[in-house]
Amino acid sequence: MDGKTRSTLSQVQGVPLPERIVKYWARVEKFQASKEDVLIATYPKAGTTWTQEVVDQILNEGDLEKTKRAPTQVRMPFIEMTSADGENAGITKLEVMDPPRVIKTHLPIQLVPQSFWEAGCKVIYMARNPKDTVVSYYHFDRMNLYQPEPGPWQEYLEKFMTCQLGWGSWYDHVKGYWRERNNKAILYIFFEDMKEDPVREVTRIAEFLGLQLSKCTIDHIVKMTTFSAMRENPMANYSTVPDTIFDRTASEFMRKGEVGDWKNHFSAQEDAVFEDHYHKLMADCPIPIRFTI
Ligand code: PPS
Repeated sequence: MDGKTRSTLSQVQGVPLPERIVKYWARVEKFQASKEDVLIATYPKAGTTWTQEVVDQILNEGDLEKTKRAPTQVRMPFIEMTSADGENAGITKLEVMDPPRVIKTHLPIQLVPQSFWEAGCKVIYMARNPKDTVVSYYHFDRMNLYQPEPGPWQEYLEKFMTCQLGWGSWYDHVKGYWRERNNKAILYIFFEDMKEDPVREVTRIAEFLGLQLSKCTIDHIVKMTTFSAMRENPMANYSTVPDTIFDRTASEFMRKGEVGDWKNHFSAQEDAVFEDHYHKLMADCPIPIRFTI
């Protein structure tokens, strides 16, 4: 890899984002959401794809013919993502889709296009503990040749803690949606809860979307959205992304899908420093984040 396609970061309202997203930001900002649209919001690597698959399965009542109609990124476009020339963009895909659309974003709450709030759209926010998130992000940046070069792990962890990675501060991200969850139509869920009790969490998501599904349908959806089922599903595992973008010799998109893999990456010293920093930054907003289940 000669590094030519790897992006540099620029900023929108102080939030670091890939340069090409910043370049076409005006299109994102003025996007018109419809009331029936559903927004899935996450910090990168928090379980976005998993939540997307669960939501699409719920809306299609577990009908695989429907959920296997196209890859994740076509079924549920990534609103702010765009190619360097602006041609292949989440916005372009969304403009030719009829509502209700299921839309992915990693934007912090203050950058979500205003029309989502004006229309009263439902928002599902998934948070994942920051240690597993940064490990997942690190491996993703090793394999995604559109992302900035990750560099060595120790430096990467430092960048995460000082909020220099794409989409900025994990801390502000999880806090921003948490603080608004009772003022707006936001369902706030956790990766760890979904892993621990997927039947309970899928049921909560279905009810939030206004659907009462039978136990049999919920069980079927849970079965079809396990890590192993999604890893084998070409419409849910990003295998359609070419090797020129995802260098699968470096890592995999569907890598491990576990809670606690951070223990294989953090040294004892890194963990102590991280814990101290985490408690300081989260003291003003205690969110029940779990690092193990
Ligand atoms: S992205 O690129 O930001 O949209 O990535 P995202 O989908 O948010 O996160 C990818 C991580 O989620 C894991 N994953 C899952 N875990 C458990 N169950 C299911 N079904 C599932 N699907 C995806 C994926 O493996 C990445 O985590 P890591 O820890 O890297 O394995």
